[in-house]
Amino acid sequence: MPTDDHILLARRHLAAARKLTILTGAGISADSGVPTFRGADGLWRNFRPEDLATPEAFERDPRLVWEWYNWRRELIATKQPNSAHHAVVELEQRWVDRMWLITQNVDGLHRAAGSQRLSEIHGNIWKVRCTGCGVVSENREIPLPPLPTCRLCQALLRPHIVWFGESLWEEEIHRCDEALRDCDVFLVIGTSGVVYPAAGFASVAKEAGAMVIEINLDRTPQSNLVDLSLQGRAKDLVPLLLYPA
Ligand code: BV8
Ligand code: ZN
Repeated sequence: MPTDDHILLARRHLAAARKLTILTGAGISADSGVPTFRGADGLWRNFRPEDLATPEAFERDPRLVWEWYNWRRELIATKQPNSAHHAVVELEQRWVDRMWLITQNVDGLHRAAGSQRLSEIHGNIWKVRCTGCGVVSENREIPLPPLPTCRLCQALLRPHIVWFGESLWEEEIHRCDEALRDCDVFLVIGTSGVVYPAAGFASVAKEAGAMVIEINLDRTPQSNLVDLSLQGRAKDLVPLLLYPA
């Protein structure tokens, strides 16, 4: 647990921040029981990323990839946002249009908690996209058929998620870039900082003059770069930032 004066210092920088940008990763959902990708209980531990979260894997064996996503949809459907998600909503209610949330998470828990000003840069596990006509729709069927097809054109559906080797959506990248270059505080919560381009966001914000604060169970490759590293569980630490400096 970080020292009280570290928490106080974080509160002080937050209180003075004209604009606040937040980046979250799987660690913020870990406290809701959603397995992370690279942790001890890691989701990836059972599956190697290059085996499943790539367009090549989907091309080769769409049934296997859908089996994995169906398993994750079933698991995530039973999870609720935790106090860290709710604290992020509270920050949004205070900073309103001076705050932006960037999440790498596809679990939809930020939206479920009430976050509205956010970019889901890796997509959302509750959305599907047609490989034929490209239509994106929300679909909460559990489980989806082994090879779900589009109601409009009968082509195969895929998760509306950014896989490794796929580019992020232009408009999201543009929105993130704006939020990174124009914030006074960049708060990074629960990410291992290994997946690009999100792993490069802390240095973009820092170069633009932001104070970077990291909340994580462990140290990460970003820890040397950040101004303040608060080690502990997101569900315990993020709510502490809500109190007055
Ligand atoms: C792209 C969707 C252009 C699947 C995901 C530059 C250099 C090197 C490589 C690249 C590069 N640019 C592009 C690449 C390739 C690749 C990449 O970065 N590879 C890495 C592995 C080296 N990037 C891409 O392909 C990206 N596309 O850049 O387009 C392009 C195009 C073609 C060719 C080149 C470039 C696309 C990246 C998106 C991939 N999709 N997910 C799915 O989710 O089903 S990534 C996957 O990792 C998840 O989305 C996840 O969000 C993301 C990051 O993981 P984390 O969220 O950080 O989770 P992790 O488990 O790793 O860590 C959890 C952390 O929480 C830990 O630090 C832990 O300590 C902490 N924690 C745990 N519990 C708690 C906690 N903290 C606080 N409280 C707790 N309780
Ligand atoms: Zn279609």
